[in-house]
Amino acid sequence: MNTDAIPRSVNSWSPEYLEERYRLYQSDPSALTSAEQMFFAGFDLAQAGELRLFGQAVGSSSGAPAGGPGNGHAAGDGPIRVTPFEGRPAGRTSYFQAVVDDFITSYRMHGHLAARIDPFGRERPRPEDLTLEYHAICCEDLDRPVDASAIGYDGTLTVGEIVERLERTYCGSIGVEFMHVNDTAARAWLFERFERSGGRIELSKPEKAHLLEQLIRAEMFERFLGKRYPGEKRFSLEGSESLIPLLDRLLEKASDLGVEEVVIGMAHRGRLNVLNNIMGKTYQQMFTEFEETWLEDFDDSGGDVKYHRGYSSTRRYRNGRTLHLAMASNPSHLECVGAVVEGRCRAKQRLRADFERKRVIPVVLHGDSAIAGQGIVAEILNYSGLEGYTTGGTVHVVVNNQIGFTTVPEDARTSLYCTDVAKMIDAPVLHVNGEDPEAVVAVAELAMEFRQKFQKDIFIDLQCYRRYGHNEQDETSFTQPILAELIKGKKSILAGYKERLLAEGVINDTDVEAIRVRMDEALEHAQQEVKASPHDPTIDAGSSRWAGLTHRFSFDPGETAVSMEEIREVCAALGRTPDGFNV
Ligand SMILES: Cc1ncc(C[n+]2csc(CCOP(=O)(O)OP(=O)(O)O)c2C)c(N)n1
Repeated sequence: MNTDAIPRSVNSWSPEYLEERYRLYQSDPSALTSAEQMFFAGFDLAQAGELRLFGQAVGSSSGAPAGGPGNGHAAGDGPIRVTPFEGRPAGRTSYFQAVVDDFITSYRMHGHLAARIDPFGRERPRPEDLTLEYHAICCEDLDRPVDASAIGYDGTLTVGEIVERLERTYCGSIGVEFMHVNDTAARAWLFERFERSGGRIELSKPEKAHLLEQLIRAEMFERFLGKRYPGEKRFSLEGSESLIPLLDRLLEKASDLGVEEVVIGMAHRGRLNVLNNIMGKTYQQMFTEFEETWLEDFDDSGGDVKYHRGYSSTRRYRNGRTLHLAMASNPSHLECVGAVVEGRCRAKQRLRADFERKRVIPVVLHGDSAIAGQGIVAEILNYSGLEGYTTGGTVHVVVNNQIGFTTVPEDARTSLYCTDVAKMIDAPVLHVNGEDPEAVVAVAELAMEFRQKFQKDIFIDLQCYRRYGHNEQDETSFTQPILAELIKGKKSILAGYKERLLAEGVINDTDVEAIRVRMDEALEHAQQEVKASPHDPTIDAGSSRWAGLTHRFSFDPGETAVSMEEIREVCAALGRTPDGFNV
């Protein structure tokens, strides 16, 4: 190997040879060629995590200004902190260690491309840099112990163990995109948080049982509607039922973290299910809308269809805390409710004097075609960080059923992911396989923690499918026969998770049957009840801030007069010069 001139890529070099030369460099630099000396000097410099720029001391001193180049803030004359790669302790010197760290970086960057996030398990081509060969690591190297602090492990692990951890963390049911997040602290937190848990969440037995129950509720609700009201449009959630545990966990976590109110926006898909299982709109209220036993007395919410109506309620979570939830009504125009939600949330923050924007937060749900296709999404995101418009970060959830009406992703967008617009504002993205409900709740927790900690937008891409047509009158096998065939052979998310919990011994068949019977009875009873006496399906306008307001028109003149005393008080206040203010 001729090292007189250092080639542009050192990947092809033998690591053993390099290590040997490096040891020599450390004991007797003059024994090396000048090109080699320069190469190793540069290596040491990079490993130290410190640089000297333009003759100035540049290091890890705590007096360094926040941010760095490109953050829009002048660095002034102070030292510039050049941050070493997240988690990497400064000063480690082995070449092989650097190779392994490079391998870790590849997983952080491209692990999502090999993650098993497709509910149909379709393989994607594996990126080259996720192979040992690409990094010139050979099989014998797998037993070599290396420092594992770069992946948050205190001590050494063999290369093989590191590979196994990386595969489990980055290429399982969750694929993360964090590398584009320019804010160093946020990026470091995301990696640390994700790697610490290996991307998973440890659920207790009762938590698993709770998750299962939510899937049962989600599935049975849709099936009941499908059976009792065939042909009625409901934009079923079947194939994407994991959305219910996702939202439940997201909101419970929000309440854990001090949130008092959540403003929610979503379109048609799964809306009835969310209204019932998340917002607490009762079976009786829902069925009244299907039964058409509507009474003139009911406020008609503008005469809109049931899958466009808003709702609000206060819900209590298992942690004992309550959260006020407000779902905005939305028009047919997909995605435009996002802007309404942001404005409504900001107004509520003002009303609650929520200056930190941590007590009222927005959650916006999207369809995969709508989020990728509509310009209004980019417009709303562009406003998200502006002082005059920010709401302190939105949690976005995409119900990615991999179809838009009849169009599959290949014919709908150029970008790889439907969420790629998130990168425009540096927002992290968590892709998750909806078939793995425990991974789904793990990303919900992470997303809410991130939002509360960094006050920035974050996206969850829930990869799932749509069991039926766009609505219940459409037939997918006419327009997408291949996809329809894949779906036909698929067991439901509930069935899969139930099998898993049965195998783990968390539940038994009798428990599941008991929940089913209880739900069947509740559904049956509710339907019978509303046939005889309908329930007002609209929000109780007499509660909280809207007390006394009615939509109904009245010819009775309202009381508008103001007392003379009040007028005097207002005029006096208007004419008063504040203390210490010279006119
Ligand atoms: C601005 C706008 N364009 C088009 C439509 C018609 N439309 C309603 S739903 C839909 C498909 C949406 O697909 P996706 O976002 O993937 O949601 P999905 O129904 O698949 O869950 C379309 C094109 C609309 N309602 N609004």
